[in-house]
Amino acid sequence: MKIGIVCYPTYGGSGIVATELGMALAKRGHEIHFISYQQPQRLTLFSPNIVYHEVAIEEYPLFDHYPYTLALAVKMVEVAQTAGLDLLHVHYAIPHSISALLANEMLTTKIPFITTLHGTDITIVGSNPSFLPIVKLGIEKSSRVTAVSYYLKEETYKTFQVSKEIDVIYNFVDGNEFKPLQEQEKNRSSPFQNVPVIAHLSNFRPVKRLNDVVEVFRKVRNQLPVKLLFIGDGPERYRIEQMLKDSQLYEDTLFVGKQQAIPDLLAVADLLLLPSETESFGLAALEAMSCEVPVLAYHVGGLPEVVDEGSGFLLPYGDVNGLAEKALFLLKNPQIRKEMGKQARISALNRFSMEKIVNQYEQYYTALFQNYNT
Ligand code: GMT
Repeated sequence: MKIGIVCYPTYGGSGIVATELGMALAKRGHEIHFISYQQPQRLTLFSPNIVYHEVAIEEYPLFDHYPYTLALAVKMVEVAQTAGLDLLHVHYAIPHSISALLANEMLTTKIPFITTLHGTDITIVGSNPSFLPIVKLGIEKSSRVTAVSYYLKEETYKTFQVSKEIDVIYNFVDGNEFKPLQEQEKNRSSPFQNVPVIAHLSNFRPVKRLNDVVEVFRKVRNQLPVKLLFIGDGPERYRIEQMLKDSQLYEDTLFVGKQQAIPDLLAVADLLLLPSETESFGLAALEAMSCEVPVLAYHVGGLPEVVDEGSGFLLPYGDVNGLAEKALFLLKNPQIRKEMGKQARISALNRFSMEKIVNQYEQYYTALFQNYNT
């Protein structure tokens, strides 16, 4: 099939899932056209089946804010016509579903479009009154809608009161990329030799509750030597760095920023700490599990659908003491931690392997394409 994939190209879960999906589909012989304002971060594969189309953002003195939604819609039309797309798959409702809707209005030969809801497009940004009616329209007018968890599906119904069928297709992980390191190799690769490492991976937004990361770390470090590895970047980063400096914890931390080598960084960790206020899915948790790294998080959003019993601990929301206790328990009992890590990988790959979920998407596309054209 010829599939147009629209996503945010930056360091966020939705862009990662969209890009990994496109690359996996290209390997299966589909022709994939990525459409975005910048090359997606994870788009590293060279394949004759992959084409990237840039939506040019041009300066014009009249605009304080460039109308990207419109430029994207026009680019979708150009790509659909020249490449002969069979369908469009847009990731993140805002504004991608609206651009797809506009594109279809312009196209003489209509094509179906799927909107995948990822989380903040529903729970934070989309539910804001300034967006809610238009996100609702985008959902209702999409040919098909998927959500990355049952939690997100229910949230969408609650927030938008839509009657549209929403199908759940979970996110996935490539177990060949996200894999554990042998103990010796782990020690060799770790930036902190022979000291346990707690990792945090996110886009450093307030929803990730970085204060809780620092607080848990402080409590654990009071009792044993431990290091904190921050992977990613975002608006909260420098405030948190300062907070760590002020509380004399900074020397035991490392901020590596946005990196391509996420699997290698996660694989040197002993635990992943993800105390988010909400996560519709928690891709970082799944990637850690695949590297045999147990996850410590709150029992919120879609995380209970990902981090099952035996793959980590989910504590009541805000229970920083509980998170610290569980971290100490696992770090003081390396054998239990290792067993939990192994269980986490098995569970991750049984339920969310790339193979399994890409099959689901492929079947979903085929069914939609056939129904649309009969
Ligand atoms: O975590 C973010 O704020 C980024 C956001 C995105 O769309 O890039 O992530 C959301 O989508 C991911 C991929 O489906 C999910 O794994 C994240 O849980 C979700 N984030 C939130 O719900 C906060």
